[in-house]
Amino acid sequence: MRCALDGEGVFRITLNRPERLNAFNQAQHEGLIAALQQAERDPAVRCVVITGEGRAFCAGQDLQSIGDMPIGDLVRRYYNRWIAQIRSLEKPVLAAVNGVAAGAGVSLALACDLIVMAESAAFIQAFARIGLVPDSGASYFLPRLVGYHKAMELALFGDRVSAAEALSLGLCNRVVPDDQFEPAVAEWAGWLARGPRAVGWIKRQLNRGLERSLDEVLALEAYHQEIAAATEDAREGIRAFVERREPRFTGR
Ligand code: LHQ
Repeated sequence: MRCALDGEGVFRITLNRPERLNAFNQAQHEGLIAALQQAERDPAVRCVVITGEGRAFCAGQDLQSIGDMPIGDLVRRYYNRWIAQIRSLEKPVLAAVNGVAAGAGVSLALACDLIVMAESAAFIQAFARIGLVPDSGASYFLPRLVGYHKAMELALFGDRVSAAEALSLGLCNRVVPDDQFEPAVAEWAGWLARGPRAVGWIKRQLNRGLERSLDEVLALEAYHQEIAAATEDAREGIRAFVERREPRFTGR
């Protein structure tokens, strides 16, 4: 796991086991959990990018070294933990899917708030192919994104979904030619890092919107609007609109 924070507030987490297509072993789980904790605690972090070293994004569980831990414990202790961390982190998390993602590697991307795929990347719901079931939130994210029947097709057949198909299914936000992938990721990440204080509340609202009733979401929106309106960034945003210039947000 490699982590780097740039001057704009973009915190880049790189899964770094390219010889195993960045498949998860215990050390990589612990590295990801620690990196996400750091991103949460450090006020200088304004946006997180998760990507993979080498030709793959992430091949899911390392099937060559599952270790001694019972599988249920492995899922509960590690996979479920970082999926929940990504969704509850009040900062935008961008999946930069540089290459193939399989199994829990797809779930890692789908848990992120925005997904940019390189043209040559692909998603594979590999679980059923090895006799397992979708995990790491795949059963939550997939049917919400593509509808029940398509989700069943992807989960049961485990076929390779190209980046272009992923885009047309709503499984990613953007597909970028491979040679323009890094600049495109940097552009979105920089834009997110320069965003207003309200970004974290927007993320929380949309997440609640997936699960809660309209009444609960309306109440949450009203509360967030109250506190957002009191931020320096909202004052700056309105002032910039009146002065016909771009706002300069500071995250306060
Ligand atoms: C790998 C892996 C890998 C180890 C490539 N492990 N070495 C949760 C909890 C507990 C248990 C189980 O699962 C889970 C959740 C899950 O994530 S289940 C799903 C696990 N993942 C998979 O089933 C995907 C397995 N990988 C593949 O199907 C292919 O490697 C893909 C389609 C990702 C890429 O295919 P290729 O581009 O043809 O590459 P390759 O297969 O030749 O892989 C390159 C190397 O990486 C190779 O090693 P080698 O020493 O021969 O070069 C693979 O053995 C290794 N590798 N995935 N998951």
